[in-house]
Amino acid sequence: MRNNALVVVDMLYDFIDGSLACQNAENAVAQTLKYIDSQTKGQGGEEHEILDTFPILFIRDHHPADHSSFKEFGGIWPPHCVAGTHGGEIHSDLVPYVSEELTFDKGCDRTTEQYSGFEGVNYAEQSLGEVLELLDTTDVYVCGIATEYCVRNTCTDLLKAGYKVHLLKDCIAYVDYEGHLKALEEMASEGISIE
Ligand code: VGL
Ligand code: ZN
Repeated sequence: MRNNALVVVDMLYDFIDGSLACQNAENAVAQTLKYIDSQTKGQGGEEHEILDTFPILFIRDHHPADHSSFKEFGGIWPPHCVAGTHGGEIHSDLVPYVSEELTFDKGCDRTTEQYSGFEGVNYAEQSLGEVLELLDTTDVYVCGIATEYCVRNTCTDLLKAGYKVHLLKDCIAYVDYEGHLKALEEMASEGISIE
């Protein structure tokens, strides 16, 4: 049997309109909402019932204020997604679909970059990989930010773990357009389905 889940990667304010604002981010959020709507319509019921049939898992880049990926601490990025700040919050339009058990934080340790959401952990220290397994997931749909970094690394790790990976190409945002196209090409050649 096929069991679908949606993984929403880093749809956080710093990547949408903040310090690391990415191209197509606002549109990607709108398209993601449309997609969620299309998958959950007709099921009726409350949002928590929807989660039983179509789990939506959220990844959050979640850094300490002195994270080593920030320029002033030797990294390449402006400060972003600092835990506890507005820039690190999930876009408010998506919040109705967010639950604590299905929210996974990464990059929490100041010394590690962690672009992949696969190793992210929820409040109970369960990883995304563990929870997908508990949900009997076969097919993972992925959207989010940024194509070349977190989306890319998350998709590759999901594929390695044996999932069928579907990348929703209208629901992603990127740092650089050429980099985005190149990452899409590479992911397609790895066996990720671009939809
Ligand atoms: C990301 C840059 C810095 C990402 C995270 O999630 O794509 N990009 N930190
Ligand atoms: Zn980061």
